[in-house]
Amino acid sequence: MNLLSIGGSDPSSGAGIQSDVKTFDSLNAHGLTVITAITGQNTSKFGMIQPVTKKILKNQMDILFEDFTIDGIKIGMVYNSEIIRTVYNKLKKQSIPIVVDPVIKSTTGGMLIQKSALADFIKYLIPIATVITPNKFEAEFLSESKINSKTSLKKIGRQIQDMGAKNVVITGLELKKNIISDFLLTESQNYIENEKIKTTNHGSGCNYSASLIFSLSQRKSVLESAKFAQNFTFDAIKAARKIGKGLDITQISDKRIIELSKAINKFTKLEKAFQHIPECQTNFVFSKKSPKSIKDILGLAGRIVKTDSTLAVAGNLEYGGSRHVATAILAINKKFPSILSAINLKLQIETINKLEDCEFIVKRYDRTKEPKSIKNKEGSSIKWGITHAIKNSKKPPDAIFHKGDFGKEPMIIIFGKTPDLVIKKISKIFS
Ligand code: PXL
Repeated sequence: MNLLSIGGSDPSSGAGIQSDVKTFDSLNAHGLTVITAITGQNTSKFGMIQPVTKKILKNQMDILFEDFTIDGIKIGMVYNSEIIRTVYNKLKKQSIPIVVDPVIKSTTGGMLIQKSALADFIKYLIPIATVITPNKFEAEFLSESKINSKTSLKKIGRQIQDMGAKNVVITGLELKKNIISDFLLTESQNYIENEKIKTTNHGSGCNYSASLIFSLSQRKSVLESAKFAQNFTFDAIKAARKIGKGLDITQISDKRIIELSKAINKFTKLEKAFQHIPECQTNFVFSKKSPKSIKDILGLAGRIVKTDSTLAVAGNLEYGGSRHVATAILAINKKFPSILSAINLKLQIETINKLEDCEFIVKRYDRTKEPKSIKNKEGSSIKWGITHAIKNSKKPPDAIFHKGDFGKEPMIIIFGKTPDLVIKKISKIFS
């Protein structure tokens, strides 16, 4: 996936296009950039702004669009009318998702848009937004009114939607004590909530809009994407670090999410993967060390699913997102703590043959032998089966399968220390 960030350069790499490239990269998307202005700033002070000329702005866009398929665009800092109009002229005919982040002021106080450009910003850029992402201050600035109640919030949300943005999300509201709410206005309204982290930081706004365009470009709904972006930003704020002498800079934190996303992406691109998806679809998980419950195990809250002829990833990665494959990890990890990742595939004879050819360690269990007491208990079959299959194992198995039972689909689970090592095993099986 190729995502384009159009915005300003922040030499502290806390915000702006540098931050967006980090976000895109962490999500395994390729980040393209069009620089609209160079800023001089650090974590405590804002220096100069030098907007680029129309000529080089246009050239950056033309040359990228000539070469790359672009799946989504985020527009951040656009300093003056000339920049706004040039960007608009290039994007007006595009039909890909566009997130407009109406950045007005940096956390350290620098104005990121000229006052005289505001009218053109509203006229040209807001109407091309799939989603516009003002924080409270920016929403107040655009609407020239104050958010001091839920009624005024809704009114301002609608006012911004009436400027032409398809969807509006007003971020970072404190409507309840210790809770941060994002107010999302689509055809309907939603409040998306998270616990408040009490720090001021540099970068969270950019993390939000960049992760939002990633999720939208994956064809997730606006609501699902807004939830994903909120979680992504929450993690980045939680991991924020003091790097300079001033504000903390947000950090893209959970390497497990990054690793598993990359592996899922690789899996969906494997030529033969489609043939190996079972009726109940596929999940791919990655556990924290020594998991105590499925809440310690990262997995898809949806599944890897078959569409017409390709695979699609439905749902976001979440701790506790998988039940079945995560339960298998819990059971195997008790005996073999190094095993932290797994994926379930359709059981096929060729798969077992291939596993044996590759000299993988394969174990099995027989669901028809499962005691009634366990069969009747929802979710306990896998735990029983895996524990049973590895009872006499000295070494961690690479795969465990069962041939099904009445009304139960046969299944094989491939295990490994990391998602990448699971992918390596799968690549051998599929070869
Ligand atoms: O976070 C908004 C933002 C966007 N783009 C640039 C910035 C900032 C905030 O400082 O400097 C270039």
